[in-house]
Amino acid sequence: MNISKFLKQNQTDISLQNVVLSMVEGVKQVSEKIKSCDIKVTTKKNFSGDKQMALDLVSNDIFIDVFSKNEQIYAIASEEEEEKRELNNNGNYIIAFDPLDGSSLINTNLSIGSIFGVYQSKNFLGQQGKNQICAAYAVYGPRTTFFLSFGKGVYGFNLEQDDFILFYDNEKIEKKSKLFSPGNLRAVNENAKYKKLVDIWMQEEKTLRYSGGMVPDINAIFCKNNGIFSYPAFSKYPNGKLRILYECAPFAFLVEAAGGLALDQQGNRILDLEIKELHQRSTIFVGSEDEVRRGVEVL
Ligand code: FBP
Repeated sequence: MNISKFLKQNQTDISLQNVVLSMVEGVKQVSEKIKSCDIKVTTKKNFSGDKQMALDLVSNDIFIDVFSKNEQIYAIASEEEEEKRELNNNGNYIIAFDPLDGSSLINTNLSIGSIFGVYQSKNFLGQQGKNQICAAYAVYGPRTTFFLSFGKGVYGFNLEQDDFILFYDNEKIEKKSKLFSPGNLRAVNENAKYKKLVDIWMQEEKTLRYSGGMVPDINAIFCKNNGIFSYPAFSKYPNGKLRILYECAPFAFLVEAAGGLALDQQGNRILDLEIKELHQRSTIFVGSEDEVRRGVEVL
């Protein structure tokens, strides 16, 4: 089944169907650009001081262009930009997105991705991730895939020629985990509890699956139906590195829709965290429920 047919069968709100089709159009264009685009670092830095790759900027422009053409989209907030942008006065939806997550992996040719969280609102500030009505992500790897949820169930599509075809049909994330994906492993030098947790995972002979990109690492959890991805605090990132609005909340929404769980290091549900600043960061433990609970307990 292709994505248009899937949306007709699974989403009664036609304007929300069109919002998803806009994302999909942007994903196709980014997927094409990756094959030929300049993979160098630009001389530009974003307002957080991160070096921007040419592909970060191209991907950002692609999504802004497709979202601007959709009258249903009132505003967007991009991880690459400091402020939100208002696009269409009459729109009912706002989209927070990371146009290209995993920039540091671009020149290594490892998988990278895009992440989206959609709210039916005019404001990002004051939101909680649980208010999202849809979240999605794309993986640009040997294949381009697109995973989507409206809150119940998660569905994955493969880009085949010019269309996205359903291949992951509402499978679940099991409570127990055989895989582990320990982000920010440097934190074991400062945090003996994180070291203890990683030691437990190794003693239990879990399988390490870590690429350095949140998108492919969490995607593996959906594709294998189990796993944990962690990104705890560290002196350089006292509140964690990953952004709530652009990274943590969309993945928390998707993972919980598949029966998993997402907590921060203090044990708060990521979907309950209030967005007070667009670029607010959080720690995250996400994936198989039992493993996430144990991770936070050990920390
Ligand atoms: P960017 O927003 O700069 O792309 O960083 C996000 C990210 O690449 C995540 O995908 C990944 O989990 C994390 O940073 C890895 O960061 P580090 O290697 O610094 O621990």
